[in-house]
Amino acid sequence: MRKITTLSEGWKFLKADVPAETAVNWAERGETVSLPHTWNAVDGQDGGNDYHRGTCWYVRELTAEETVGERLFLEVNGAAHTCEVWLNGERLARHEGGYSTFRVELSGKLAEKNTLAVSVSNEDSDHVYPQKADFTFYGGLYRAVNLIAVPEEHFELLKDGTPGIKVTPVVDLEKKCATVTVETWHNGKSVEITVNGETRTVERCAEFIIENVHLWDGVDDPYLYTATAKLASEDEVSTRFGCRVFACDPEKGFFLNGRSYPLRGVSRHQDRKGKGNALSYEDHKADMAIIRELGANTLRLAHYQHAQEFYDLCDENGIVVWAEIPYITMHMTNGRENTLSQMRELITQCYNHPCIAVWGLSNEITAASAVNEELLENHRALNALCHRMDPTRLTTMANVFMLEIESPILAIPDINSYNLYFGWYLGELEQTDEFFDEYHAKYPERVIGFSEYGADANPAFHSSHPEKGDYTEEYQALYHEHMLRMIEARPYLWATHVWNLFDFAADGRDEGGKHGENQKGLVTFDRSLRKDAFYLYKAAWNKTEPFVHLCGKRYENRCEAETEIKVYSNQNEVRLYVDGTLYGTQSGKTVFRFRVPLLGEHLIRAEVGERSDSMCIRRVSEPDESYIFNKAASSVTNWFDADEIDPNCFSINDTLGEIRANAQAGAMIDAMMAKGASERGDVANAVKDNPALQRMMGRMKLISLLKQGGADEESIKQLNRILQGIRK
Ligand code: GCB
Repeated sequence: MRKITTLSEGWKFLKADVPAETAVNWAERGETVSLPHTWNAVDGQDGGNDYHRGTCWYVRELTAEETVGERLFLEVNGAAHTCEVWLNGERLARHEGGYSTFRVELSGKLAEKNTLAVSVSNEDSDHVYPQKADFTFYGGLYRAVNLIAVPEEHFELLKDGTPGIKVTPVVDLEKKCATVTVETWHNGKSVEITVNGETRTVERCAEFIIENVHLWDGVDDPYLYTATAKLASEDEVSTRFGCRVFACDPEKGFFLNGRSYPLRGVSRHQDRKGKGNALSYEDHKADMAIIRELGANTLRLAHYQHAQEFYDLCDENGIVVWAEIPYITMHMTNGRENTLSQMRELITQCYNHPCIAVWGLSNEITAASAVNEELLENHRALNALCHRMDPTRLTTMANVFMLEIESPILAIPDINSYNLYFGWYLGELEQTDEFFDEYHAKYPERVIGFSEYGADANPAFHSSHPEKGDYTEEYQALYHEHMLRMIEARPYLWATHVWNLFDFAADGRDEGGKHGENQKGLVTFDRSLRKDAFYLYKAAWNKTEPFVHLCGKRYENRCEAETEIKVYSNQNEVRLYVDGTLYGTQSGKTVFRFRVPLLGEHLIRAEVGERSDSMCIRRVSEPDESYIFNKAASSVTNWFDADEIDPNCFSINDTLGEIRANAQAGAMIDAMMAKGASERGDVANAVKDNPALQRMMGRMKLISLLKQGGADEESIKQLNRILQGIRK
């Protein structure tokens, strides 16, 4: 029998980088905290990049009752990002990596009175990932800390935080049976292993055949088996597992248990407004309920190892998972070993979860690092490690848009993926379509997916002419409508993941009317509000019951004489009522658009079958200023939308590529850019040395490039006047 005691209460917290002895002496003066805990719950979410990054201490006395047991281990499930464990003045362990479990043996070191002092640091480091990324690096003991008391004869606890039991089910779909190999690690002579009612006594490893196997079949039927292992000492471990077959085809995309099963879903970060990353099981469950409501069948658990409870929820809910380590943005010469140890821990600790389909090697690693031999070697080493530890799963990477599709790094993982933000950070929406078409045509034998895409939206901001960069709920919805169509037309994409299901803390950000948040979520950071784009995906993915959603509920005050009413539904016919009278009926799929005259205040109701959704909107004479984020930019927007532009001549609405193709217009633009380049050397050189970026810029409208470069309205107008003087 093992005894697990969760140490939630009774901790003293010291926000001070002091020696261990001082921490213990000062402990009484510290703040009393309970775990899970992060010291950045407030300052990591308020913007300005000034959240506390340093070393802090957690000190606690262990009671006599807590330390009972032949062998005693401390289990730390999440200490971000490095951690040292001290017992009675002696340093017992150091762990580097903020997202995985590690254990330390305390037995042999125990005394009459036992003081545990744990230091945790989220300081900068030259070798522990992550160091550069778009999310807050919360510090703290933010997951459970447990004492595990086991008999002398027990299952292994130390090596890479192993659960001591590893289950590999191999399914024969034709014979409807599974061969299940169960391996265990322990210091006993033999072990009793039970699977599906059959018990075998073996030294370490046993094989079982399950006939008429009940498959783990995604969201529809995520059936789980349990494997249990027991030693003579009664120490026992168990794990659930699932029998399923994952496969990827470059032309047909993802397959689950032999049938086409396009992975369509979202990414998730592990934090929440007001709490940081110190989440409770209830928080995890609430997130999963939202994922099920959305109808997603896959999750990318970015950008690091998530809580075991969350992978458990994915197992139980049939969600196919992409799991990854925080090897992100920037390669560090000294960080090679850390990437390997974080991957070793991820695979050791998560191997048994049937939900996990792929191991992600890195994310946008070439964003701030060159593709050189050192980077390639690190990826090859990671890839080989994954295959050695787990021959049953595929490896992948999330690549940044500017990585050349010819890059040798793309040949390393089993399958590929790109993060693309055309239509948000740069370029036009359609460039996404072109990108995948080109990639797929050039590498028809490679499996390609869409690992990130999204647009920020603050649900306070609205527009009837939504456009890139305006942070409106309407632009986000339009952006995703395009992406949804793009994805539906490309069944070869093995997985697609919206970035992100939830707004999350990125303390370095201060934009879109909020501090410290990345607002690409379909749902707000506090989970209280689902943005319109959430319902677009719900309409496309959730087939469980008829559903209808009216967009623009928060966009109450509108200026125009005729307004667009947009409805999302998973049904094929929508009826629209204005002020109680049937206004129109429309057949279609997912998105339904109506033009409705605005006279005064109107009650709008959309109906499908028995379901309905309503809202109130009104006509106002002046634009409601509270809906506009960037007032300066929006005046430029309105101006360049104007129809006074002669389409027979060049204008800022043409792409850079089109303009360059004309000798006169091209020379003019090149001269202008050369001038800009001498003023902003770094950026210009980055563009010059990156043909992929050049190609992408070629496809961007000049106006987008100018706005992104921060050009003022007057210079944009002047340039447009010159271009309008050149005939096409
Ligand atoms: C990315 C990163 C992700 C960011 C996202 C963004 O490509 O992988 O961590 O949060 O872009 O919103 O910029």
